[in-house]
Amino acid sequence: MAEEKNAKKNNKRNNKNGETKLTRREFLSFGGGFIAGFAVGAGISRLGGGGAPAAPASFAEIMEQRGLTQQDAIAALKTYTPGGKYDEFIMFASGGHSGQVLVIGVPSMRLYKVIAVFTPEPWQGYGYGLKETHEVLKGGYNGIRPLSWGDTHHPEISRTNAEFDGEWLFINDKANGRAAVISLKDFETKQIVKVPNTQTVHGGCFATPNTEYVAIVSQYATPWDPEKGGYIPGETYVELTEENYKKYFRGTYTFLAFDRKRGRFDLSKSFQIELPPYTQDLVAVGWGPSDGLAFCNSFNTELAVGGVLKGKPPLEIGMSQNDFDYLHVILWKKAEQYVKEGGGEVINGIRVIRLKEAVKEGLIYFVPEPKSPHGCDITPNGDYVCVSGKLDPVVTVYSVEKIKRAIEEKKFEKKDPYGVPVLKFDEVVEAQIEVGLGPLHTEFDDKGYAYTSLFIDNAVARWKLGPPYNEDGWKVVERIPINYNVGHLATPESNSPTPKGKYLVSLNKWSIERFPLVGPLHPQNFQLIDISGERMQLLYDMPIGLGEPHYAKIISIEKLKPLDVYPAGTDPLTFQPHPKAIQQGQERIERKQENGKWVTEIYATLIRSTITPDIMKAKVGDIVRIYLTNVEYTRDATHGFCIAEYNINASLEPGETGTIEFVADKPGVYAIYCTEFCSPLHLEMAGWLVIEP
Ligand code: CUK
Ligand code: CUA
Repeated sequence: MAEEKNAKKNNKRNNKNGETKLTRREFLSFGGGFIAGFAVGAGISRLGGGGAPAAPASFAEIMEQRGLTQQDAIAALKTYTPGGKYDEFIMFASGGHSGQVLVIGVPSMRLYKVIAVFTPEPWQGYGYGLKETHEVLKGGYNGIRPLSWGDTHHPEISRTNAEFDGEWLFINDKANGRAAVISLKDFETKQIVKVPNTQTVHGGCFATPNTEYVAIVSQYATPWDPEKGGYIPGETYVELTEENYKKYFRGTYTFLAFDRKRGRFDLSKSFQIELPPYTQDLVAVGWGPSDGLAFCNSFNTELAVGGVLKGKPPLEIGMSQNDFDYLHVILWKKAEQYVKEGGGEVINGIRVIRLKEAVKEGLIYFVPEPKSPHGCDITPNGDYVCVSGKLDPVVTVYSVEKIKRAIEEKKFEKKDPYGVPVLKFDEVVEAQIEVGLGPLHTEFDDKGYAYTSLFIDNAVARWKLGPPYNEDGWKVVERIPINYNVGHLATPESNSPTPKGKYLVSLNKWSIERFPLVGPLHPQNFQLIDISGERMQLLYDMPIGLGEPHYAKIISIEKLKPLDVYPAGTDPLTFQPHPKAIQQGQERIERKQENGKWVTEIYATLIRSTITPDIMKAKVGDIVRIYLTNVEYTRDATHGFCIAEYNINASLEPGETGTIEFVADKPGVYAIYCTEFCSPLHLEMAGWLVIEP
């Protein structure tokens, strides 16, 4: 509100320019915007008066001139969102192997932000300057080497009573077996943890109904120590043979305890269940009737390890022999209770329930699922789990009530080679819907429809859920073609009790001819589809030019309550006052000894258009710590801070305090400047780092 008032005041000033005198500070703060606006306005009026052909006046004329159909025009009207008007929904999409998260508006499909998570990002100074961000990145190192990228797959929003509450965001890094916590107060990453005893993670993140835990499963099995169990990166070695794979390789189903107050995962309260080395895949954690249950689909119950040079079938074939793989059912609340009573053992920093124990305690069951399945999605009431066939044109719908009953009544068809009871398929299946070729993932709307992506058919199937959603359900009602090779779908607040419907985003792997050629590496294609009416309508193609997004979660915009500026002197990692924050006038340089080493500490402020102090002196060999406080309180008044030739760039948002720390290993005089064009005298927002020999 204060901001708006300010803006209005400024406009008034600008309108009366000439009569109103601006102070120097006001001129520097606001004059730049005014001058830029004036120049643009002048440019436009010159063009208009230059005798160019008159602009088309009506919709019809514009459509004709641009070659648009009526459907195109309707699509444009449904998505166009003028500046100052906000989207109805915000989509958090994984950035795939960029290691980041994308923040996109729906229905405008405008990209608002790339949240730096597993990969350093210079604009945000993430991993390029602020010590605090280096600490976050380091948190997820595996003990062997620094990791500077991730493969993000499944974003998840924190939940209250299973509904998305818009406070925290979680995402996994498949390649390095990690999970990250992002605050939706400032859209910044707060923590990265390596999941113990696990090399790669795929399914999850998926929060329990009140975000007590975030569930995550391994993908490719990890070699476990034959004696002690568990896995230490760079240490555990098991010779790769078929026999050893079966005996010593393991999957994990991990429940990372989330401390909501601190906004951090707490490994000391987390637990993990040892799994057979089937390739676990997608995760879902239930609510309502499925509260207390967690699921994941799997493939490679064949236990293939490859070995084409020795005449073995390639993995792709070796992993696709069986008619059935196993949907895993984990009784997580029972497991939590077991752990609280002292069950399990601590292996490499996390409490692990060994597989034999889990079987004995009745914490794990398998359900047959046809043909190398993919996807694992829970219907809005929490009553069914939908798994797709991948090599089978059907979605299999399991009834949670039936699963619970079959477990109670011990309706097992057999045990798997590890002793896990396998429930009878016919006892737990509710329906099988033939949706088309290559079904992968299913999302839901508010009208009792489900939507399944069809990778091979290049389509999305809309089908009716059965009772209690619809009397005449379990059948496909419509299909819409997509372009091309769809993986996940996302509808607003799907995989929660109250999906919002209206839109569906198809996250396509290929775009082929949909966009101009930009070289052989094509953008991915997010397609926005209107699902509010009787017929689905394609509205918009959005190119994604960094990595391959897998999944996205979409949330109503009013559920998000982000900060516009930090309170003065905030450390964003904790949202508490930064111990080294200062106010204007308190800038200083101190040089002292610490454990026999010379340390130069510089307390500095940033404000349009001054870095104070502007000469920062240290001696070669010093540890230099620069405590930077952005003393602005104006929305959007971010300052950058880079040091030439030192590979340092930070970003200080209004109110933020952060630390830059480095060893002054080379003498010299290095330019310092602000990297954000923040005012007319932004170029003057500079200084020197002097490292005396
Ligand atoms: S997976 Cu990529 S299309 Cu990682 Cu969720 Cu299915
Ligand atoms: Cu501050 Cu440019």
